[in-house]
Amino acid sequence: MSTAHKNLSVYNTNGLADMSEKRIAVVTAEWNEEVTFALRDGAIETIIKHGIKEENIINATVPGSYELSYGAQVFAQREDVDAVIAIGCVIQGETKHNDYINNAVAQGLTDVSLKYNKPVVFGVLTPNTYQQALDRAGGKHGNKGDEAGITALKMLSIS
Ligand code: DLZ
Repeated sequence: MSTAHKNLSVYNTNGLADMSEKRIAVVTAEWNEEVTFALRDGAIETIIKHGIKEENIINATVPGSYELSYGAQVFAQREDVDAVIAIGCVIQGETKHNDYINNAVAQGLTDVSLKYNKPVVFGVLTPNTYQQALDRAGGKHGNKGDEAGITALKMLSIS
């Protein structure tokens, strides 16, 4: 199902474990910050709503989505971090730059997750237009940050 047919802020909470002792790092790209900061805020609100303590959230930024893999690795390698949420927004441009960034960050985040055996969530929007990004950052299709937040908690619940 495409996100045009799904509200990203509607989710179920089946099987969520106790989150009171879990620590999550949220790493956010500054490119397209109107979008990414809205995604980050959604992710943080969602994880707090479902049991993560505010003091157990680490908030960090990186310049662009390409840097998310390294940013995620910095936190995934820490013993006191249980999961990482990576937040970004790569908008299609006139060149293939977006393809290179998207492929690199998708592979990079997967590699970090498997290397450190911890959930690393792909909270990266990859829209064709800025309006499509806004629609998924608290607009008519909900907030992908909410989806990223609940995904982290679900992955922690099976770990
Ligand atoms: C260079 C670039 C471009 C063109 N577009 C985006 C984008 O849409 N979203 C994003 O998060 N970052 C973009 N960047 C920046 C790269 O991710 C990276 O920060 C720079 O290439 C420096 O490594």
